[in-house]
Amino acid sequence: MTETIVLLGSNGQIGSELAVALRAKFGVSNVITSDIREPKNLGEGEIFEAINVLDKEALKLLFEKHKPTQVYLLAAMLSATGEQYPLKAWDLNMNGLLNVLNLCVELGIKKVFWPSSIAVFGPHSPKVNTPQYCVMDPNSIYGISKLAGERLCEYYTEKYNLDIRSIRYPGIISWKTAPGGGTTDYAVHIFFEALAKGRYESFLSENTALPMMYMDDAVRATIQLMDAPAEKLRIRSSYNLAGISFTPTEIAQEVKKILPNFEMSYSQGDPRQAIADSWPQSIDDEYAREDWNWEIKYDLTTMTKDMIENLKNN
Ligand code: AKB
Repeated sequence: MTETIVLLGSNGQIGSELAVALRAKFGVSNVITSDIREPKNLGEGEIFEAINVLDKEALKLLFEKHKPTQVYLLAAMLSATGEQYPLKAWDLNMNGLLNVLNLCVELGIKKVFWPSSIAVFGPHSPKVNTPQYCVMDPNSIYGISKLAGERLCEYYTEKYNLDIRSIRYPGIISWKTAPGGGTTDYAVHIFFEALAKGRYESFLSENTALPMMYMDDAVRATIQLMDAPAEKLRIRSSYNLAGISFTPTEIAQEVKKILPNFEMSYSQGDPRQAIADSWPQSIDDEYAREDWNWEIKYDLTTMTKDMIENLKNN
């Protein structure tokens, strides 16, 4: 069967790279990208529709026009920006998801991808090798919206027989599109600043370990999960995905191996520190490994090398 994909939130950090991978897999004309604003450029034959996911009528017209067999909903407000605009974050993250799920039920679109995050965990969740199932008490509005979203995904899968798949992404590191408004963004900024200025002031403290992942692995995981046989998937809320865990000191040491003059300093009192302190330091992803054979490719050293090479060449 030919798949037709609608990717909502395609201008963002993950969306822009997932779009490339989906077009390569399904064909350029079978992937319709969409975001609230036009993208900077559009390749030959690429189809884009400007849509606000909160506009349910416009979303319905988009789905009726393109008749997708799969919808990827990546439009969201991340953790740090969410704390500045909690009600907007809740509105976008929850009502965007509800609009998509309800339209999928109404129009008979079965397969949906929706991203969750390590932000679903909170101060009372185990910090090291955080398991799939444990106490979850997120205290950022982003984390609260993601946890509520996970419950909706499982509910809609069971009640309306949708085939919803989801990953709890760690912080994603990439060089093509900058992340927007997350707590893990320092691990991307460090590379841009290391090359531009030879130094970087981290807004997270030296020993704050967080789970992270290179974009290539994140995109590969997403497609692998979407390709997995439905009967293999035990998790219909969202899968833990471990990635690589490191502290600002550890990533600075890796950058220094390639750029020996690089200097790192640390600021105090950034509000993102409290969010990071409430999140896991590392994740246990045994369900992803068992259910859809997930395996990570990039470690801290290979990721750092690849990031710096690509940023230098581009
Ligand atoms: C953020 O920092 O808000 C995101 C995330 C971990 O979901 N990168």
